[in-house]
Amino acid sequence: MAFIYDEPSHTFGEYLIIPGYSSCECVPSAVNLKTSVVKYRKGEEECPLTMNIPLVSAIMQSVSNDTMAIALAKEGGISFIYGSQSIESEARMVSNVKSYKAGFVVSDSNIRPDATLADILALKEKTGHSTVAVTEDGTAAGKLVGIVASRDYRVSRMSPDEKVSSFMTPIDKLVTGDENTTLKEANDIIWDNKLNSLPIVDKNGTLKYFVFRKDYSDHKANPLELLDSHKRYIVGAGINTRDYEERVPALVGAGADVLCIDSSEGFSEWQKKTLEWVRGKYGDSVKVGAGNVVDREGFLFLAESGADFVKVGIGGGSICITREQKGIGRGQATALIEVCKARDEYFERTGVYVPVCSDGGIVHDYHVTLALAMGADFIMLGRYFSRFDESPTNKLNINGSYVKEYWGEGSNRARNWQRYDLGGGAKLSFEEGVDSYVPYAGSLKDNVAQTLAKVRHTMCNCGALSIPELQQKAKLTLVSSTSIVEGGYHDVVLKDKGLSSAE
Ligand code: RVP
Repeated sequence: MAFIYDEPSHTFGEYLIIPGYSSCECVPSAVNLKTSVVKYRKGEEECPLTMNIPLVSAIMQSVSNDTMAIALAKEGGISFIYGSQSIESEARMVSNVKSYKAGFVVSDSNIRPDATLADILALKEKTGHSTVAVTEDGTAAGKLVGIVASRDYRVSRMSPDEKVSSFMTPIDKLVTGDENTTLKEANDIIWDNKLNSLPIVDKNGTLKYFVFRKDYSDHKANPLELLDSHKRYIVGAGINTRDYEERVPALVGAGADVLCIDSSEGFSEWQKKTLEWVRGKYGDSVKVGAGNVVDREGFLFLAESGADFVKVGIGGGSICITREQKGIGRGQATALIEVCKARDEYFERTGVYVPVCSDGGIVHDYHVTLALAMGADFIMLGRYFSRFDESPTNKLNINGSYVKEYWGEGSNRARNWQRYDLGGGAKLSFEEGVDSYVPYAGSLKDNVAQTLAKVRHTMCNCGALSIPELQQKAKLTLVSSTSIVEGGYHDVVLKDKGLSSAE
């Protein structure tokens, strides 16, 4: 007869946090959300990869591309670029993130010196930008010969046929930066010389980027941005247990900082083999997470197989129908609590701390706080990020409301058979995910700020200024279904619904 657990498994919505004592120092602005991403000997060494916020975006076609990765790294988290695409295209996305230089902009308004004032005005109309690079061939990568800004011409006094070369500020009168100029240095030059923009040119005089005065404040607005030692954004990437011998070297070559085996069920020999291969080829220099598991045995198996972090969750994703299709899974809260206990037990025994990622099922912002309190080091979200401008999918207007598309990796649309493969043929036998719409929610920056403000406030209610402190101090309680009803508004009539809905 099967082993039957004594207790039912629960999910986040069935728990609440009991506030603890908070001192006057416990204010949201003092909360530090820094968290570890990969394993390390806690107490003896620094974690080699940390994040400034505990959020990562899901390894999904409809969530994590290069645009999402840049936006999330700016806020301090990591995107895992989806692996259900060709190796070349995944590696290209990784390298796009790594080559993105915050504050350094490739010029989109370029013109040749023999063009006219009329051409400048037409270009300004088209791009909306008033600074135009004058290059020999009129491209963004040509030899820089001058710049035209609004102050260089007066439309009312000049002929539209006047040549750019006659009114541009020529290169010998321009202040420029070289390729080694850092953003800070560029901004100092801008301030010292009262410039609006600084062209960055290489040793041959070829235009590389502009740094604009106005972008400096943007950059300063991202105090938590996550950068590597070369000041490039940190990015993750998904891999599978099939083509890792080709995919991993391509992603590592493109500069991926951390990998994650993307599988709906990770307690398998396939994952062990993949981890062993990575360790055999790269030692500990390549960081790779594994999963997903939902119990102690699954965690210990992956930790002992060499995983840098372990991802928890089966069937709790918003687009996931694995539980209905195959009957496997576990309430996310129960799964997470058991795995985090196993993580602590493993740490006690070995001195190695293996971070745990709670993957899927976040519906309300407070679920993030609950997951952290239950022991998660960071949280992976799909639906949440899919709603933002930066997700790769279409924004549509359906019946007057804006929505974005969001589909599961196990849906026929994604056809990510490797994620669900148990050694069978290279095809999806049946769907484990759906294709859906989610309400459009605006920019990542605004939404993440709002979510984390709530997390910080709740942490203060628990008297905690850091994630480890929250895990130590938080008290959680299961709630009855009646008290869940009590938690929303009740026994009142909402003004915008009118009295007719009172009956
Ligand atoms: P959610 O944030 O609730 O939308 O869940 C996202 C998670 O759901 C992913 O990180 C992944 O683990 C899981 N997923 C992705 N595709 C599917 C599916 O098609 N069943 N499930």
